[in-house]
Amino acid sequence: MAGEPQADCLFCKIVTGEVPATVVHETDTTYAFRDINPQAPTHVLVIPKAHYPDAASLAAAEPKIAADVLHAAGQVAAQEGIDGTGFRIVFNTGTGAGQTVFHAHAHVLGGRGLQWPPG
Ligand code: IU
Repeated sequence: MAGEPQADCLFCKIVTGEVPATVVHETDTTYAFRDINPQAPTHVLVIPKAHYPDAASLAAAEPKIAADVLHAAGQVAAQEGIDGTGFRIVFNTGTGAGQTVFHAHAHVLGGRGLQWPPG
């Protein structure tokens, strides 16, 4: 069922602690941890605790939780000290856009200059 934990989902397992991660922020509805393959000095993933396959399906089903993810992303940026210089929040959505883990997640990237457009 939508929002329910998925047995085969890596990020659901990170939320339960079954798979370890370096957690940097948590709320009732969100979880944030360092990306294992960082693309910038700060690279944190902010996820909803509930399972939705991507950001669009999350926003359609649970707009409040989608807003919680954005709010948490801003809090992480402030906590990491990258809010002053600028940071990027990225939701890769679909394989063609580079999504590889199908549990909605925001990449919070900063700590270096970021080019536009991304590749
Ligand atoms: P993507 O937008 O779905 O491509 O992002 C998935 C991210 O999850 C990617 O940056 C990976 O480095 C990251 N990740 C992780 O942090 N821990 C893991 O065990 C796995 C992927 I697998």
